Amino acid sequence: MIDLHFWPTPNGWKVTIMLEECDLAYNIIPVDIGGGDQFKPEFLRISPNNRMPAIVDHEPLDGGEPLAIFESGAILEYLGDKTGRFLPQAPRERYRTLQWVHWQMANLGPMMGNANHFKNYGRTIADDPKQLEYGTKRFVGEVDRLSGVMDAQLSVNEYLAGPEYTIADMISYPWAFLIGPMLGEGMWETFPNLKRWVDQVHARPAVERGRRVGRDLGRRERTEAEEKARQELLFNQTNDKVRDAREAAAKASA
Ligand SMILES: N[C@@H](CCC(=O)N[C@@H](CS)C(=O)NCC(=O)O)C(=O)O
Repeated sequence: MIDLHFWPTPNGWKVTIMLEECDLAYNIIPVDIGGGDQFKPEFLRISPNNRMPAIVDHEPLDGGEPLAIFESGAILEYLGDKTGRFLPQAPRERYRTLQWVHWQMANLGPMMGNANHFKNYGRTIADDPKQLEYGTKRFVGEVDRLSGVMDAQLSVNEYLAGPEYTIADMISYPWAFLIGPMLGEGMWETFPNLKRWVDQVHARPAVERGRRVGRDLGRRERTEAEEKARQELLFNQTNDKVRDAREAAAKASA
C-alpha cells in the first residue's frame, strides 16, 4: 500500500493521476496546507521542504523498509520504475521523457505558480497594486512563452515526449489545463496543438478519477480571519518558519 500525503492542487493531482493510471492501491493522508499541516514534525520527516505531495511506499521497489519520497517529479519517476509503465526503460526514450519531466518541474510549475500569485493572490496582500505590475508581467509572460514551447512540441508529436503517453504528460497536464483561465480562454486559438493535447489527456478516465480525488477537502468556506491566516502561512515563509518547525520537531522527539 502507498500512503499519499496530499491536498487537491495541481501538484497533488500529478500523483493521483499516475496512481489511477497504474491502478495502484493508495491511501490518502490529507495535508491541509492552509492550516499548517506541512509544518508538522511527522510530515517534515517525510517531506523536509514543507510541500506536498509526498508518498510512503510500504512495499517498495527494492523490497526493503518503507520508502518516503517528496517532489512530484521524483515520485512519478519512482512509480514509473516500480510499475514499468509510462516511463520507458530504453535509455534514449527514458531521457526523452525525463527531460520533459524536469522541464515541467523547473519551468511550467514554478512560473504558473508565481503568475497565479501575482495575478490573483498578490492583490489581497500588496499595499500598493503597482508592486504587482512587474511580477505579473514577468511570470504571465513566461507562461505565454512556455505555452508556445509546448505547442511547438505538440505540433510534431502526439504527446510531450513523443508518440506515447508518459509521465511527462501526467506531470504537465494539471498545470496546462489552467493556462486558459490564466491567459484568457481566447488564447487556445494561438496554441491549437496544446489545446488538442489538453483535451486528449483530459478525456482519459484515469485522469478524470485522479482529479476527483479529495475534491471536498479544499472546498470548505473560510472565514475572513481563516483566509488571512492561510495567506500569512503560505505567502510569508522565511527561514523563521523552518527554524520554528525544526525546534518544534526537536521538542516533540525529546
Ligand atoms: N516542486 C514541488 C512543488 C510542491 C508544492 O509547491 N506544493 C504546494 C501545494 S501545490 C505546497 O505544498 N505548499 C505548501 C506551502 O507552501 O507551505 C513538487 O512538484 O512536488
